[in-house]
Amino acid sequence: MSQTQDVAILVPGKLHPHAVERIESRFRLVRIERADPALLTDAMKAKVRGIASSTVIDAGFIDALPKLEIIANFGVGYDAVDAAHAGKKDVMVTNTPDVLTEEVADTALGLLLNAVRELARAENYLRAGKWRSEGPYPLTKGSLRGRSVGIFGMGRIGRAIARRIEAFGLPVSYHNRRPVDDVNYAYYPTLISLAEAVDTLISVAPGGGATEKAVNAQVLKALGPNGVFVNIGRGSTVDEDALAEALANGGILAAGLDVFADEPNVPQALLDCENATLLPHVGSASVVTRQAMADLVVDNLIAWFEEGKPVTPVRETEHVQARR
Ligand code: 8YV
Repeated sequence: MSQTQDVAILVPGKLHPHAVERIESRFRLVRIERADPALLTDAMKAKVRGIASSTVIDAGFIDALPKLEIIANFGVGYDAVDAAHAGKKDVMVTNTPDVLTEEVADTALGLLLNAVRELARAENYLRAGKWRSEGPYPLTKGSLRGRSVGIFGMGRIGRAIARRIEAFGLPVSYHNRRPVDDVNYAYYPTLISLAEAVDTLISVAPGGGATEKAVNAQVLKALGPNGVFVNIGRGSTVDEDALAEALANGGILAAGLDVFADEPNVPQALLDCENATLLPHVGSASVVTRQAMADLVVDNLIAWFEEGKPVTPVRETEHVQARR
């Protein structure tokens, strides 16, 4: 029997089935419907040492589990987990970087191309029989040619997007909390200065207080009437009302959005915009990539309980030591 067989791992809400299967084979799996302290029995409170989740884990839930050592988050973005609080309580938090980088970057380019060249709308035109009845699809106002691309968030995914943009023959610049050493793209110390310098903005920024509604009316205005905005990061980073208004009134040309502030609810004002390409948060959603993310969630749990060191700890909890 493996040494982890007695360790209770709690899965609140839905989790990728491959992760659930692997947890069940290595640990004692405990499931509840959602991450609500009211659903925790005394036995769970006494036993649970790990959480695997893709849902909100707040400070109250962390505090309700006194034996908790690790929260393994499914996803590279971990804004749903109160990692700062976890760090204070000596609870490790892990995420799933790297394994989804190229997939998410591919999706970002798909969104950009679709927003600019109206591919989905052109396909709908064909399927509606209009090619035959009305002739060729109207020429698109937008083109990728001649664009200048700004990337908001130059982490792993930002770099993978930048490499692709370079291959498309377009100049890249970026805004990030601080300049990154190993890229040669022009750095702008503020988002507004980046938006003033480019006509195409791709946001890969993480969620959380520091980026809340960072893409606001002023930033969109700076992009200008030929502006294109793509968001593959988090919906919370955008003022969605301002974005819908800019799209409706010609403030910018088009947008491609994979993420929204209140998923799965998409504001009606955005649904009303024909110049917005809207996807249901599918950036990493291929079978192969989600399987790799599920594996990394469980590999983190195994590494923590067997070796006392997780594979991919998040910055806020890097200091946390195994309790033995
Ligand atoms: C997933 C994501 O859709 O990794 C992330 O941060 O947003 C996506 O890959 C999400 O984590 C699934 O819960």
